[in-house]
Amino acid sequence: PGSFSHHFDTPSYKGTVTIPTGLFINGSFVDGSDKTTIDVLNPATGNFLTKVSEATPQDVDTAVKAAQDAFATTWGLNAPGAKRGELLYKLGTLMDAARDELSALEALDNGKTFNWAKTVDIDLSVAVVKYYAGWADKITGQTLETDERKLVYTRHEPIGVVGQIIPWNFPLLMFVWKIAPALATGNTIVLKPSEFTPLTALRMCAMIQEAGFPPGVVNVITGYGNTVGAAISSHMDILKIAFTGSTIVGRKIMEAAAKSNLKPVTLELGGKSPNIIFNDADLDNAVEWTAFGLYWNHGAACCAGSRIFVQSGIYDKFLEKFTEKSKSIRIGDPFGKDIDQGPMSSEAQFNRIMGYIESGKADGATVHMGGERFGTEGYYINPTIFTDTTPEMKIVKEEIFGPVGIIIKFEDEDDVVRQANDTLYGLVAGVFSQDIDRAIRTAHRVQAGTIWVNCFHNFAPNIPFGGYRQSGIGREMGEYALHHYTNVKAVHVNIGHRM
Ligand code: TXE
Repeated sequence: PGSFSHHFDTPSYKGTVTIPTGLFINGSFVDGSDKTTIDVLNPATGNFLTKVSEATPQDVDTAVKAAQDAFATTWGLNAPGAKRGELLYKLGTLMDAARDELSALEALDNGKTFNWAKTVDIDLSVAVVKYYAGWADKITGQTLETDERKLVYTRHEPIGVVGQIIPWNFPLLMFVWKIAPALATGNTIVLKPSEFTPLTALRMCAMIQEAGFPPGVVNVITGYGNTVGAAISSHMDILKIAFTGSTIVGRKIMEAAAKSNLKPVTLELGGKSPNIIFNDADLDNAVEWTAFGLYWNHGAACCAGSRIFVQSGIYDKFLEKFTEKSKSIRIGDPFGKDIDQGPMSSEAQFNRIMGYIESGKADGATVHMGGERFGTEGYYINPTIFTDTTPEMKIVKEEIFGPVGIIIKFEDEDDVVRQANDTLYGLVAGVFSQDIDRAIRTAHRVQAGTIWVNCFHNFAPNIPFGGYRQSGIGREMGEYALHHYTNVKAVHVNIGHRM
């Protein structure tokens, strides 16, 4: 199998990064069984970057076998929590030392800016790995009271081989959100990164090797969703599956799990999240957070605050300031010094977002700002704001996943709560108000897994994240995520009761 070397000579980063491009199975890099490859493109230019190995369903079988062997010998119940924690912490330390390199690869592959990659994606990724390292020797059951002739206790045992499938919008962050809790609890892994953004995952495989994880504990196979992804979700020996991606594919995964071995499924899917700004909000603060809520990661965030509800008393002022803020966003090369927004991650995403913009125009919404691509090369799109929308428009109901916001005027609290909840999703919501009663009341009435009051996109390794309704099943991060990766066993010991 080959490797990919890229020399960066940019205002943000100078250096050369080299990564392996094979499948990472049983601790080594190997070609796919068909020896075919996937082209990885640079979203800033559309140009070819490298080829990575394309896995096949047969490679999934090989990876599962390696993961089963590791589970039975060097990992699972054979690796004490302290040992698992030590290796995870080592991995976190290696990542820490490679912050710039990881940020550069992420920006190159995904199109997010180097600076955002470094300050959000990489920072949080390192913190998540170290956080779960701390949990590894604290996975405990309970002793339960029954009567004096009986001892009953529970054990939280690792499940075994788990499958994990991740998307392209936060390639490294999603990688660690998935592997860290699974490893802390003693599972072995077969993970598929997105075919669009495999580079940081491959860099991580080299670090997993270097950290000293036994072969087969983590297996990473690059490949397409309808072949490798489908083989993982329907595999009879994969005993749990975790997925982040579109709601459509989430449904397919659940179906495949149900039709094969009923493996438990956790899903982190799309959103169309409301961001509610009341008359009594601190206006400047609300404008700043709302822009971050919408435009962060060029809008390709499942938790983007894309339905922006503004109360009538401050609507005009907010729109004016928010437009000004949106116009100040600097678009360009992700490695440029003062760039806020890079390109969309792929041509497919670019076309999809432009399609939504066209549908908004055709449906009669007003393009208040933007509404067209930026430049002529790469997949850049101007920040776009729609007003005068109606609830049945596609742009109001569906996830756009780009720098496109819908601004909706509302009158009162009951009305906005009803509109905010009028969605199939329920991932996050923002509430801006200086009135603590109103803010908390609204936070409790909006149906979503995360509510940000007077802020947006705040994350921490110990705080759970996940959706209500069609935004998903289960929670990532925090202690909550650990529960998805263990089986609870109750052991009844008779200490004196004679039949
Ligand atoms: O996602 P897919 P796409 C949303 C967002 C975006 C839309 C489409 O709205 O515009 O989805 O993006 C793998 N069995 N989100 O089409 O296909 C695929 O290879 C198993 C929100 O790129 O869901 C990749 O690894 N796996 C989201 C992963 O699924 C399959 C992040 C995600 O890609 C598969 C991404 C199959 N049949 C998109 N088909 C979020 N929650 O953040 C594909 N995959």
